[in-house]
Amino acid sequence: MKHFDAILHVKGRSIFVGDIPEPDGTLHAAVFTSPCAHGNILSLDTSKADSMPGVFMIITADDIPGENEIGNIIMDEPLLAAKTVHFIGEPVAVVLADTSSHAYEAMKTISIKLHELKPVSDPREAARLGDLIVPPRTFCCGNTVSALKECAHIIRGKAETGGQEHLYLETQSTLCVPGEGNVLHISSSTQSPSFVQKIAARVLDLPMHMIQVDVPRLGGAFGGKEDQATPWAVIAALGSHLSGRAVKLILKRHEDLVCTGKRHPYSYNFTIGLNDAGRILVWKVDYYQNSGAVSDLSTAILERSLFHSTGSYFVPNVLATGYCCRTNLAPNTAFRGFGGPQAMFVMEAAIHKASVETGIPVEEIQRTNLLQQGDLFPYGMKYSCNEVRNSWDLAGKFSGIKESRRSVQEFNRENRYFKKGIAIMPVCFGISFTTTFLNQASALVHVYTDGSVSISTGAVEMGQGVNSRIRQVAAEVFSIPVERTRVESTNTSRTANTSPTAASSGADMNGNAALTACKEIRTRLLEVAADKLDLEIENLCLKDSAVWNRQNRTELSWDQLVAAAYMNRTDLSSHAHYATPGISFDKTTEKGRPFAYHVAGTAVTEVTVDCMLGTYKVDRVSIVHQGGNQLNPLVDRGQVEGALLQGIGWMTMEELAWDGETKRLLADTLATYKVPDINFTPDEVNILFAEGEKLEDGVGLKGSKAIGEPPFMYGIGTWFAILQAVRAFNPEVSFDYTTPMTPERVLMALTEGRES
Ligand code: LUZ
Ligand code: MOS
Repeated sequence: MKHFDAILHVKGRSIFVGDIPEPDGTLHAAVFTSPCAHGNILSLDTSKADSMPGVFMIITADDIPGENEIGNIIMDEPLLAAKTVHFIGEPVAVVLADTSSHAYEAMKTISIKLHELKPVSDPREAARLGDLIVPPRTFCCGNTVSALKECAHIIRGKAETGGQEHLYLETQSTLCVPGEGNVLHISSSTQSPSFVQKIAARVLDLPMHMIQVDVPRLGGAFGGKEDQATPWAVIAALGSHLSGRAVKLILKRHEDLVCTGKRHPYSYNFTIGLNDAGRILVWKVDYYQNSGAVSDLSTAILERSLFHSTGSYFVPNVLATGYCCRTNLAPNTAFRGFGGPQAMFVMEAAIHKASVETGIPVEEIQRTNLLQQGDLFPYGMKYSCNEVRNSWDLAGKFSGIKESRRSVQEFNRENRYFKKGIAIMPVCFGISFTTTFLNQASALVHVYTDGSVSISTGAVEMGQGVNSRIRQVAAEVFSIPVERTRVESTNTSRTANTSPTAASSGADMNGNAALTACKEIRTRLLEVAADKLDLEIENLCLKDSAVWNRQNRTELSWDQLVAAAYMNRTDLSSHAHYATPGISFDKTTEKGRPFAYHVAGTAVTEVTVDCMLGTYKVDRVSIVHQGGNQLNPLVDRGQVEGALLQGIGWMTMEELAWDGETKRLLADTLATYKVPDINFTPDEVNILFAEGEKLEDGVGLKGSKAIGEPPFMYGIGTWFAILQAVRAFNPEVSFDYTTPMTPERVLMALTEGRES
């Protein structure tokens, strides 16, 4: 089992948007973006740029033939700013020139006059000013008011989680090539080809069938290309439409960092109430989401936070309220976990604080309250299995936690300047788009006359291995070597009305659609075989590239069968649609069954802190991941390891900072935004995949569970392990629950309240 793109990647032969040969006369785009976080546009001067060498055309909002609106959930996002600007990096004008450097040189001569307005970057301030994208939203169950009266311990607090840059290797990229008539072929690095198609049609005032979007593969996405590939793709499409030429737009890294949104920073208030036995009776939480300047996916992300408000725990009385706060930062967006990690962090923070104040060990509070089969989530769905508890118990054994605890204590007794910490992080993550209608996918499968197979689905390959899984599934149905299958680029003319490849559900949904299409063709082929061999169809099957009659191989090979079917005028193509069964949600009552299932697991993290420097090292992470029946163990391992490291990065070193006055992003280069590298990778990552819950047929893909996002949240344990080490050095620390835990913050915590 392998990732079938690996060899192409290693040899540098994989084709990304930037590798597609440019047609003759291709124009290169450079986008002039707002230098100011908030202001009214008084005038825009592009006259100098017009006369610069190589410049073909300059485009502003006035040139848009259709609607200047690229919003998807809420219509509040212009493609090009016309009257006001709301964040630094907001597109205002586009230069098309013969070369990229000519386009950039000209773009730099554009000037804008603004009446500057006061920018806001703090979500609580935005909420005070009443600047919410939608009214606050509340999930509740039980009665928090009366339950609080029964609590032996009531703990209140605040927390903050920072944002996170996606740092996909491939920046936002588009090549748009005009075809016959007004047709446009857009190659885009998007997770959502159909969104790009729909929005380009709206902006250009064209029917959707005039726009074809093709995605070869992405060099990483992590949610950053779910919505935010769209503006750049549509800008290129607009350029092609107006100029009649091919237009290429590939963001430079600095532009990508400045102009595109990130994981949402959140600010929280919480109240947790426990009884004497450490049972959590009450959980009250407010989420102040820093949505950025436009809505983008913020409301859906807040919704996922609300769904994950109790983390991996059962709480009978819950009141969770979320605020989408509009600020003057680049629009924050989807990022692996989609609001789930934020909700889980604050829950863990509250449990930690409760432990400090009550003296009950953290892991005792955690263990006491873990979800059990049949427990009701605040949104009315029942937890269907015992994977959370099972993974917790198994992780304890798997990591040797008793032994680790002893050795951590011993180490901390013996060492004055180095301290170790250990933390357990249980994860429970709901699978399905919370927007129910998005839970659909389709596939188109062709068997060619030589027996080779071509598969198109709505899934976008972004390195996560979705194409490998789909090929395996198809090869299994036909019982042919996987090399005889191929997954085509994702293309809106072959697969229409696709949902984004997101919510960890790309393989589940598109794989099931491909499975259905392949089975349909198999049925037709077996009919042909029965006829040709004069045997009962019920006794026939495909095995080892041949037709088998019960336990016997017949003389009819796969190749011969396909050729015979063609000569017999049998349809060798099939289209199939998949809709995730059994899900629904009522937004008026905020109750329903939004998820097809949950994915659970537990991580045990051990760290060492250098108490003189504030630096730290992750020694070991042991994970029990309940992934169902694994289709491709290597791809799964890659996803868990990658997600873990990305989660650790979010919790530790990845720090976004903005200038206090101008709200300019300070972490706008790879020198100022640090992500975990090979040296920071934990010395040891041990992963045990455990099967657990059996899903119904057609839920998950052939008994496997979604893998993309859930392991991200294992990284949260690192924050709490570091905190424990810090407390071993400085028990007086009154650490506020703020992420990321940078070495600076650690150093300040180590020395807090100490004179020398
Ligand atoms: N995207 C989306 C997502 O549109 N809806 C979701 O529920 C979701 N969840 C995770 C990641 N992306
Ligand atoms: Mo996503 S956060 O695009 O699954």
